Amino acid sequence: MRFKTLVLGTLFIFGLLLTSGISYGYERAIEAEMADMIEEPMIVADDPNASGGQFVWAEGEPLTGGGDAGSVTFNIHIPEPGTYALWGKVLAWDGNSDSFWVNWMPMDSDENSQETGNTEFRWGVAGGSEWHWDRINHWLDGGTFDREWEIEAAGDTTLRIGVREDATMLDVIYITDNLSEDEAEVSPRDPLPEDSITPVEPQAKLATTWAALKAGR
Ligand SMILES: [Ca+2]
Ligand SMILES: [Ca+2]
Repeated sequence: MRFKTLVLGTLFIFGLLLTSGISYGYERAIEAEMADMIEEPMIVADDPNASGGQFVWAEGEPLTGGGDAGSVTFNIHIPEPGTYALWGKVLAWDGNSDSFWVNWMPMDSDENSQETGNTEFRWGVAGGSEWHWDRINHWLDGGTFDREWEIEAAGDTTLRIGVREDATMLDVIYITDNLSEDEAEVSPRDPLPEDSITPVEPQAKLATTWAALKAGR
């Protein structure tokens, strides 16, 4: 009996480890309007249907074209090495408002894509007049392919999303190490409160706080 319990217990623990190994990947969502730097004519605008009630864009009317000025920049701490994909929650009215430039450093070159026009960093945004998710791709002259970034060491990264065509709208950026191209499988999502907590040794910090509380400080 004891042996059986031990075997079952061991199997159960292995099962837990397997399950957690599969379901724990790194993922994080960031409101576009919470960018660390917003360069005009990219601006924050209100929309009750957007996550957080706001989004960013270079303001414009449908079919007006224009662009290649302004950007949003995010400082993103990546806690573990891996291969990552990005999804954007976007809205794109028409063929003149459906692209951005995307450079994620240090993996990408820090060139000004608005000047170089390097198609490696050109994101052809999926059209649609309701907010929807689109995996960030590069729209090369020979075709459009989903992008992935290999991050070799944990640390700080810089994601810059530049205006290519006015009026392309960005609500949320979703970072994941799930490289599936299937939206249902990846389930990109809006930000949750825990997304804004910087993962810097939380246990050590909590221990310090509790010790201080105990000492009545
Ligand atoms: Ca276009
Ligand atoms: Ca938003």
